[in-house]
Amino acid sequence: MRIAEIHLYQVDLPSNGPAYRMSEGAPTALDSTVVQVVSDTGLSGWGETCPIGPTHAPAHALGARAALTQMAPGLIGRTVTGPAAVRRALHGLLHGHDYAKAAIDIAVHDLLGKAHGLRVCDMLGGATTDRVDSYWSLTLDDPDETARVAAQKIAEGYPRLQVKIGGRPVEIDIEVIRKVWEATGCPRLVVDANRALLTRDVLRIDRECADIPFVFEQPCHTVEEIAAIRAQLDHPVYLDESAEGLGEVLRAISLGVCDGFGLKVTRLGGLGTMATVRDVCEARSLPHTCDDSWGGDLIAAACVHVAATVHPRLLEGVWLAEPYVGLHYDSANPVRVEGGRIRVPTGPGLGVVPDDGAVGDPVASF
Ligand code: 0XW
Ligand code: MG
Repeated sequence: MRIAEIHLYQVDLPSNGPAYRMSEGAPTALDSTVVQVVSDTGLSGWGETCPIGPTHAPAHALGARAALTQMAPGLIGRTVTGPAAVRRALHGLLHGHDYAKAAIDIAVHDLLGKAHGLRVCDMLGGATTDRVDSYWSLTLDDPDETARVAAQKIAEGYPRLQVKIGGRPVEIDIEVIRKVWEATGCPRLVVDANRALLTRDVLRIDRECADIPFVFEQPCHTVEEIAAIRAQLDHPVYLDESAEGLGEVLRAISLGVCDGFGLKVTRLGGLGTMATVRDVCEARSLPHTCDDSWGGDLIAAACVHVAATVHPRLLEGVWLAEPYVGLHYDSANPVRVEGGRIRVPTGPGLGVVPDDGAVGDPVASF
């Protein structure tokens, strides 16, 4: 099977309802890039990458399309033997830009799954479940409103809560954490600063919330800052933004700087690397999520498929933008959070095929 055509699509994904506010700002509309890889057999594989604005990570929507435009011509005519071979070919066409390569990697997994009649989760090693946990991310808000939403989400069935903090006086962050804990007693509570805190403030939150069992997620900007205070913390620490690729994950583990990860499929370069990191985490008994920063049904399906293959005791859940986006590419097989859990699409491939016209016309074709 050879790659015959590649088409790029640009999709505006809304952020409906209350703003999704993090320490570094609140995006109101997201710019997603969808990739269609068409084979000479007529089958198509679909992928997607959708950075959450241009400042969250060294990834942005225009960069994704520029990188894909750079690489796509070099893929036309190539035989698709397996995802690892395609990944190496991509590295030979462009250095870095793994978040853009991820869209091709996801599309190739989808294509191969369809060609072999397998779900992506089966290609990644086999699913352990047909439903995975999600978690609700409580965006920056005042303490009472955050606690109200937290209680509502627990009542809806979410088994895990992530509380956003940072970018405001630390006293408010402490009050929010305490009020969410008092309102829910949620046993799976995560406190995510998205890199925003000074080490001084992390130490203060750790001390003043000593009675509340939660995990710090990416409290500081760098691994070095976290390493500097790690021994003084009573709460566990997960890395998110710092887990920029397999190399950084290995570095963090060897430094002993974290107890788990918030993982993003596109940041790691796609499903292949995600599965490698899954196995590294299993070897070291490190829990992790399988998320992405934003995106539609295609990204959602990719996250859920890989999550279904994670050892159940290590899966921290899958966050989807779906409750904010409110639109689906595939009206027959939408990927949805229902009662705090997500059904694994039945495939083949991702099990999601955009409806005609759902992603518009191609903005570039090769
Ligand atoms: C909750 N998320 C997975 C979605 C947003 O992109 C932020 C992210 C996080 O954990 O930082
Ligand atoms: Mg995070």
